[in-house]
Order: sequence, then C-alpha cells, then structure tokens
Amino acid sequence: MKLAELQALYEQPFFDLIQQGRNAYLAHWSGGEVQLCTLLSIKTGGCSEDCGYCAQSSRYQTDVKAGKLMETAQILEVAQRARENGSTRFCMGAAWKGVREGDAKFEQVLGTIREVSKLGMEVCVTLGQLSTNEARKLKDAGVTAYNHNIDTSPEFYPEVVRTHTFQDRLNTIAAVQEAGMDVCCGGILGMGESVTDRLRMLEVLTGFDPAPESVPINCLMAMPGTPMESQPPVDIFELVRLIAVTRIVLPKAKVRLSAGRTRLSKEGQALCFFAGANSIFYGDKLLTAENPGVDEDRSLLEALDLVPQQPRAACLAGAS
Ligand code: SAM
Ligand code: DTB
Ligand code: SF4
Repeated sequence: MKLAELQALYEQPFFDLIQQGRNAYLAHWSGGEVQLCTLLSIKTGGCSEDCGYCAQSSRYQTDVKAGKLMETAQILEVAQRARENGSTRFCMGAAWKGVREGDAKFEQVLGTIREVSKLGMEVCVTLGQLSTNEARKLKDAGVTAYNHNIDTSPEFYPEVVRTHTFQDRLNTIAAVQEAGMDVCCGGILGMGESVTDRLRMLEVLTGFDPAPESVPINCLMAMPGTPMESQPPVDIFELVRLIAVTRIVLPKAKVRLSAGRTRLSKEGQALCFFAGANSIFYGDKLLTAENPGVDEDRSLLEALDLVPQQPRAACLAGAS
C-alpha cells in the first residue's frame, strides 16, 4: 500500500480510525483471543552490531553482561514452563549478527529447536542474518516463524544502525520466505523517527509477499548506555494510531504489542487491543529488559474479557 493511503488512514479522526481497526480485527479474528508469547534470550550480549537502541551491542557500556549460548536442557526447562503458563509461542533470541551453516553454535541451536518443537508451541527464533541454506535448516528443525525486524523506514535506518543495511534485513527476510517459514517482522517506535518513517515502515511491510504472519510493534525501551537512552516515551495515541493502521492494512497478521508495555497504563493497553493488537510478550522479562509481571497481565486480560489464545491440537498432543 502506498504511503499517501497510509497517511490518509492515519490522519483520520482518532475514533474513526480505531473503529476501523476494530472492524478489520472483527472481520478476521474471533473470540477476543490474545496470543501469549514467551521470549528467551538464549545468547545474551557481546553483539558486534551497533543498533542504537540495543543494550546487547558490545559497542555501548550497558548493564548487560555478555553470556554464552545456553544449553538445550536449560532452554527446554524454560520452554516447558512457558507452555504451562499458557504461552502458545516460544521465541528464542540470540545477540548475533547472523548465523552460518556448519558453525558449531548454529548446529547446537538446531538441536535445541528440534527438542523445543516437540512441545507443540509455535517456535520462533531471531538469530540475525541468514541465507537460504540456514533458513532451510531452521525450517527442517521445526522453526515455524523467523523474527527479523526492519525496525523503521529505509530512510531512517542508517541513523539507527551502521554495521548492516536495510537491504541486508530484506535479504534475510527473502531467505526466510523462500524456505517457507512465517515472517515475523515489525519495528520500534520512539527512536527519534517521524510519523512518516513509521508509515514508510508499514509501506514496506505491506509489500511483502507473502504478508508477514506477525508484526511486532515495539516501543523503545530506552536502555542506559545506548545512544538512545534519553529518548522520551512514545505518545500513547500515536502508538494506538499506528496499531490501528497496521491492523487495517495487514488484517490477517498477528499484531503484537511488544516491548515497552511497562511504560503503558492499563487503559493505554486496552486502547491498543481495541485498535487491533492481538498478541503480547508474556513473562516478566523480554530479552534483557523488563516486561509486566505474569499476574498483572492475567488480571489485565481478565478485566478486558480477553482470553489467552487456546493451544492448537498439536500443542495439546505435545503436553501429554
Ligand atoms: N540480533 C537479532 C536481530 O537484530 O535481528 C535478534 C535479536 S534483536 C534484540 C530483536 C529485535 O528486538 C530488534 O530488531 C528490535 O526490534 C528489538 N529491540 C531490541 N532492543 C530493543 C529496545 N531497547 N527497545 C525496543 N525494541 C528493541
Ligand atoms: C521483537 O520485535 N521484540 C522482541 C522480539 N522481537 C525478539 C525483543 C524486544 C527486546 C527489548 C529489549 C531487551 O529486552 O533488551
Ligand atoms: Fe545485535 Fe540484534 Fe542488538 Fe542489533 S539488535 S545489536 S544485531 S542483538
């Protein structure tokens, strides 16, 4: 969809826009289900890249201590707990520039994925750049979706990251699509970008073929020590507007209200769900940053009469 059309949607009167988002949601989804996804950082920190928002870059002095790749058994334990807590998606993240076929670490991750995928949850990984061979291996091991965000517009991207390009991101996404995995791709609000940058990001996302299966909308967690540590929080109504436009233009995608919920009120999150968000990260930690507690999220969903997405048949089979 063209930028001008996205702008016209975005600039509607607020209530018309969120009503349109709600209608798009109702046309494609039912039951007030919200997908709960658990994140786990399987390899934290020490990353060679210079993404200006990221506490895991080795270029910035942050509170994150670099760690080793976690063992399969440890990861499985966390995944099992996530399933018991009602998550239907388990997302493993590694602070790598990318992965290479044949590399021992990559082989280890493939082994972990084979085990985790037996639990029946959707398995998502975010390991940085890859090409078709690695993508095929991940798919064969049991990955259902690969997360690789474009983060912002092509124009603003060089202000955020200099160690790789926007085109590098698109190349990885193409490899993921070629291998037949779902694409999970979204971005971050609050890095100093304009509303036009945010809509340009959506313009790029709507051009994907196939369309992204899920779109994480993160609000910047301003991590101490990063170049973005002093960015002010995102305006709630700007966030709600962007979620509504995302829902309207990508009606079948899971729109995931991702990082930054610790800075949102209950009422703000309710507006996000009304506008079309239908997935959250669940559990008190994201990768390195804070997320609302499990009890808090349970009572929020209950208060709004929203229900956690039911596990699929495959997931229940995995539980037995
Ligand atoms: N290294 C891989 C990569 O860059 O694709 C995977 C991990 S990376 C941490 C995954 C995504 O988390 C980033 O693309 C970004 O959208 C999001 N993210 C990282 N730090 C963030 C922050 N401080 N606030 C909000 N989102 C953040
Ligand atoms: C995504 O879009 N957001 C998640 C997930 N994909 C990997 C990560 C958010 C990270 C927030 C900052 C942190 O925990 O360090
Ligand atoms: Fe590394 Fe990913 Fe963080 Fe960029 S976002 S510094 S690639 S871990």
